[in-house]
This record gives sequence, structure tokens and C-alpha cells, in this order.
Amino acid sequence: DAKQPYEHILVSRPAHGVGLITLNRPKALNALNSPLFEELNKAAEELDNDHSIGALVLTGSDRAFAAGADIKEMKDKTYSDVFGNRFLESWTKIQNLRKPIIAAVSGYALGGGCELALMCDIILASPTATFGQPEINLGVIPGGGGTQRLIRSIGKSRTMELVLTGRNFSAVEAESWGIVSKVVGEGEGQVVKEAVQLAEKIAGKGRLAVQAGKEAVNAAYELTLAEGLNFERRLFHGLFATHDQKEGMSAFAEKRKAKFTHS
Ligand code: CO8
Repeated sequence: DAKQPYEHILVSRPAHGVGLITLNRPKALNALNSPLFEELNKAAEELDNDHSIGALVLTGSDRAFAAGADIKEMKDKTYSDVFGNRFLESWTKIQNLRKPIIAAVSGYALGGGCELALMCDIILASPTATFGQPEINLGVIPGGGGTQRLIRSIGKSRTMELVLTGRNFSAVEAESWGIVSKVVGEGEGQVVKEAVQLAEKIAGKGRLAVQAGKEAVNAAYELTLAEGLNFERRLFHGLFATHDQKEGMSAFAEKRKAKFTHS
């Protein structure tokens, strides 16, 4: 497609207010490398800054969301290469987006692929999704947040087991542990379809409230309960300065549907 400015990803707008980024290195099962992340960061930032977009979806192929960082690219790197050049530092920018991003995971989400999904706000999985942190089998450990994010959602014992054995885990396990919000029905493309529908639903809400909601939930990772409750309440107070709060509450009182203007 001549209109696609990217080599390793595809960007589209499949529904009103929704930006879809598809990882597209099929021959390498979407193995992640620096050129791919440069494109991913650029596309995500553009969608984040685009006023017509309310939510993002990140996906891969039916066979692989991403099979991890590109091992062939990493294998000859030295300590001075990786430490000196801050390897991986720019691979985590997705976590700083204002707008919600939903991972639609099908097939392999291993190593950095699993971590990339964990950086997203919501994960939907197809029944074929296979997650795992297999880095231990390569003589390393997760480097994109796997140890830190997993323990916060699934506890120490499970995280230790996964990180120290490198075993894969299924979509059903991921759902039962709360990593995945839903395992969708079978069928190629189904997980993307449902993720786009979910993103469209979120994009229909007031953007400022959505941004505040995302910020408040994420703050819980960093703050004590008292600080977090205070932070949430301050954001709640702040939303009373928006037109969307007036519109949302008036619409309820007038028994009509709210028309949010994101202001
Ligand atoms: N890197 C490079 N190439 C890969 C990778 C990878 N991670 N995964 C698959 N490929 C390539 C294969 O080499 C193969 O290429 P070729 O056809 O040229 O030989 C092609 O993709 C297809 O793969 P397979 O033939 O192996 O396909 P199978 O269906 O037999 O197996 C597997 C699929 C099980 C997914 C297998 O490919 C595999 O085990 N891949 C490696 C998984 C892994 O160990 N991932 C962790 C990598 S380390 C890491 O991610 C560090 C994280 C850093 C932080 C990132 C922050 C976001």
C-alpha cells in the first residue's frame, strides 16, 4: 500500500474515533526490534495527538501478537552496547499515552511481546493466545517490565514460577488471573473486531473523563491508598470544570443521550 508510511507496522482507522496499529513483520512472528519501535512510537504518538481519535488498538497477526524481542538482533550485543546505548529504554513509550490503548492478542505473546501487551491498558485475547516470559531459556530475564507488572497483577508465587521456568501460559489462565479482561470467541480476526468495538465504545465517552480515569487507575500502581484516593478525588473535582460534566449530568436529568464535546 503506497499510502502506508511504515515498514514494520500498519496504521488504520477501522471505526469512528479508533486508531488501529498492526505489527507487521510476519516472517519473524512480529519479533520486536528498534526500527519497529521507532515506528510504533511515532504512530502511537500521532494517534494520541489526533483530536478525532479517542482510543487505540494494538494487534499483531493471527499467529503472533509478537514472539518477543528480535533474538537474532540481540545475540551479539555486548554489555557496553546495551548499557551504553540504553537498549530498551525507548521501547516502553506506549505506557505514557494519554488515550487508552487496548491490546488484541492472538497467537504468541512471548517475552517482549507479553510485556508490550502488559503495557497496554486492557488486554483482550483470542482462545489461541499464548503468553509467556521465556527469557530465562535465553540466559536472561524479562527487560520490559515483565517481572514488575506481573507481580502487581498475579502475585509473587505465580510470577516467580513463570519467570524462573519460562513456561507459557494460556489465554484462559491469563483471564482467570485478571491479566486479560476477556477471552473472545473463536475465529480469525475476532479479537481485533471485539477490541475495535470496545475502543469505539470508549471513544464515545468524554475524552477528558477517559483520560482522567486512565490516570487515576494507573496512579494506583505508584501511590499509597490514601494518596491514591486523594488523587482520584482531585481529578473528580477537576472534571467539574469541564463542559462534558455539565452535559453528562444535564442529559441524565433531561432523559436524553449525552453529546460530549471533549471540552
Ligand atoms: N526473534 C527473532 N526471530 C524470531 C523470534 C524472535 N523472538 N521468534 C520467532 N522468530 C523467527 C524464527 O527465527 C523463524 O525465522 P526463520 O523462518 O528465518 O527461521 C520465524 O520467526 C518463525 O519462527 P519458528 O520457525 O520458530 O516458528 P514455530 O512456530 O516453530 O515457533 C515460537 C514459534 C515458539 C514462538 C518460536 O519462534 C520461539 O520460541 N520464538 C522465540 C520466543 C522467545 O524466546 N521470545 C523472547 C525473546 S527475548 C525478549 O523478548 C526480551 C524482552 C526485551 C524487552 C522488550 C520490551 C518491550
